[in-house]
Amino acid sequence: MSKKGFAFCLGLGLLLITLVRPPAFSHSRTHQQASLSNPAEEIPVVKPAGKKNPLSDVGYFIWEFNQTPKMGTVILKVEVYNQKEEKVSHLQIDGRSDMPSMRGHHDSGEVAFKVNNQGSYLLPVNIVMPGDWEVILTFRWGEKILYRGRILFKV
Ligand SMILES: [Cu+2]
Repeated sequence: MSKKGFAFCLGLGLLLITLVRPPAFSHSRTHQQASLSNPAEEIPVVKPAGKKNPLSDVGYFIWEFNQTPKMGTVILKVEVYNQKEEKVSHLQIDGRSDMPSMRGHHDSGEVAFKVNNQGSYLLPVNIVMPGDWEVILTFRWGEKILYRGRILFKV
């Protein structure tokens, strides 16, 4: 075989290897992501249930579950108050639940809280496995993100 022919075959071979290499399983990919530094880990952890969390330009918020979190669906409630201690519901709040130890496996994606007739924000959270869980809260006013925080809890 000529030098040129050999180089061509080598090139073709490399191309084929690249093309037919099977894609990594999404399972192993999520584990890889979990082991790398994850941006979610940099989101500050909120204060415990029932405590006031300052919310810039608004006032503060308080969160709690409707029951001790356990397997099944629990309801996360968030109440937002302004500086005059009035309950307000003009913000949009999204919650994203997952297990930090296996990030991506139980990711709910961003789900909007719904405001009930008391002006409280409610979000169902599905607990499908015992272990450590988180809900990432994002508070928006229009397009502007006012606050992001993580609720951590164990089931
Ligand atoms: Cu899990």
